[in-house]
Amino acid sequence: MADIVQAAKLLGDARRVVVFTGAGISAESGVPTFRDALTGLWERFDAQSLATPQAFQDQPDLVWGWYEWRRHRVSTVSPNPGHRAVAAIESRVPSTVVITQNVDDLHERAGSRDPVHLHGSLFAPRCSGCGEAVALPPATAEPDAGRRVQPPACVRCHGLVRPGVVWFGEALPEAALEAAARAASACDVLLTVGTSGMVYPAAEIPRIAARAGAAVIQVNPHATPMDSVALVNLRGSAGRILPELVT
Ligand code: BV8
Ligand code: ZN
Repeated sequence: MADIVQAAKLLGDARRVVVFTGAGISAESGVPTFRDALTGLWERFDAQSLATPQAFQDQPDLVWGWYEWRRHRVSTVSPNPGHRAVAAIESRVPSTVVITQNVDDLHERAGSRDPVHLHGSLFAPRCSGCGEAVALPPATAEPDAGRRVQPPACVRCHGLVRPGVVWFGEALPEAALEAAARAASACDVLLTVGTSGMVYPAAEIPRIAARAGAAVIQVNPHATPMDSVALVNLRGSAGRILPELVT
């Protein structure tokens, strides 16, 4: 119990806060994380092999079908108390910067003003040829697991439309990474929630904050490589712990 009191005090006293999130914060909304049901539902493939430019080049319909399934899933779920607690932190400390690795829109729907999406978004598809942003109709009814869906063609250059996410082997958006590193190096407290801390360079963000002297608080039901970086490790789910941090 002492840890949560210490974490709430650190957060309450902080003037400059960064919240860094991963798939775990959306788990209680029903969005599977990378390392469990998501691949379970697509047990034939692991996310890491599908989330690559090569996979899209080789099997655009399989990759596009996977992302349409995920876009549909996100559109059918709601933000959970964890997302809402993050928005409450922003209301209390308006300079708070929310940095997410997630490609869902649950932070925005919970009221977060302008989260930094390090790995893009399911809702920002673009042409793989000319880069043109593409407006999509709402995702089709949930395809059965593994249904192949042909990606649409760009009206301008007839290139294949691709998901607006950062795949493994692709560079992160420079502006997003710079904004995230700048915020992490200048904050008093960095709250890292629901990430296994295994994917780089995003996983550097909490380390940048710790090196700059910030207090890192981790919320995760399991141990992660961030344990050694965190000043306070709160073992538990985001939906239960975060609201306790902001009361
Ligand atoms: C790049 C979008 C170079 C797509 C994703 C060193 C330096 C730089 C790169 C590398 C490096 N070493 C290796 C690399 C390559 C690679 C990498 O990091 N590989 C890993 C596997 C070792 N990195 C890259 O390829 C990156 N690009 O470096 O480019 C470059 C430079 C210039 C020019 C060209 C190239 C790009 C990486 C981005 C990949 N895209 N997502 C999509 O979504 O489909 S990554 C994806 O997985 C997520 O976005 C996230 O970032 C990552 C990890 O997922 P998590 O969010 O942590 O989720 P996970 O399932 O792992 O864990 C969930 C956690 O939640 C668990 O800890 C669990 O305990 C917890 N949890 C569960 N329930 C709850 C909970 N917590 C709280 N409450 C709950 N209820
Ligand atoms: Zn195009």
